Amino acid sequence: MDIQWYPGHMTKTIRMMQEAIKLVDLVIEITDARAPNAGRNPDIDRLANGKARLVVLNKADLADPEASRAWMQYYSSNGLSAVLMDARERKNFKGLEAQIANVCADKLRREKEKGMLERPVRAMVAGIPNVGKSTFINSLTGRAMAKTGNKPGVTRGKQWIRVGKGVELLDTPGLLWPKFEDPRVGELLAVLGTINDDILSTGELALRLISLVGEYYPEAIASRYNFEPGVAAEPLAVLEKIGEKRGCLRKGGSLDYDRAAGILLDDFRSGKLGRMTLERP
Ligand SMILES: Nc1nc2c(ncn2[C@@H]2O[C@H](COP(=O)(O)OP(=O)(O)OP(=O)(O)O)[C@@H](O)[C@H]2O)c(=O)[nH]1
Ligand SMILES: [Mg+2]
Repeated sequence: MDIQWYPGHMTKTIRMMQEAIKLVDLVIEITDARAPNAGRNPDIDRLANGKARLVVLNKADLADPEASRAWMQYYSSNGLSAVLMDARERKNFKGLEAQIANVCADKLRREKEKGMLERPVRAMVAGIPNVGKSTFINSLTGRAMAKTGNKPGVTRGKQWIRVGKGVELLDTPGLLWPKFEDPRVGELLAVLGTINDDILSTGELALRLISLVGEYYPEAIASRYNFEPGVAAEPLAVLEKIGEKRGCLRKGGSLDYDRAAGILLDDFRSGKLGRMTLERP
């Protein structure tokens, strides 16, 4: 399954971000803890080159805690500041303002030494669509300042938001990149709900999800839908089993593959299949 999707408004977004990057001290790069590597946009990585950086592995509540530990270790051994996050919970933001200041402490110290006035830290919040950028900003500020929604493309245009006295945040629209060199990256982003579902075939996507889940959690699907692991080996047979178990039938009694696929995708995205990470460092 070869997914290539780059809506026109994203070209405008990257231009806006190229301008705005000049004004910020650091980039808070939000990725998805269920696929932290696929969730990092190489264009944002290039854009943030030379800026202080904080990587947020968001939706950690849906990710496999053991895999999350491995990712945190990986980032730390690569000298990259990273935090695990469930951005919906304000209590998780205790200490984050200090961490933000810490990431760009060098720059602030240099300014102070030059006698420049103290000023708020300015951060750009950037990442792929639907990863929780606006939710992150709302929780950090404690106010619903940025519009959120469970589909990609909710934020359009930029918005500066002030957090207390110390920090100013720039919310940005979700950004993909024009070509996924590795088709697996496109598949991971699609199953996470980063890419508009309207352009994808639900059935095909569910088959890819079955393979991806099977690599790391070989018994999870059988156990969720109550069949013996091993009775269905091929992804198509697994999808049929899910449809059978959930009574997904069309008029006339044939199996409704799209409905079965929709159930599986929803269960994965909402965590009902279990906490899962589909990528390891
Ligand atoms: N389970 C879980 N859901 C989250 C988390 N953070 C955000 N969400 C949900 O993810 C969806 C997308 O959140 P947004 O904040 O709108 O995402 P965004 O990155 O601003 O999206 P765009 O503006 O469309 O690029 C919403 O339904 C949020 O409630 C999290 O840490 N855990
Ligand atoms: Mg948004």
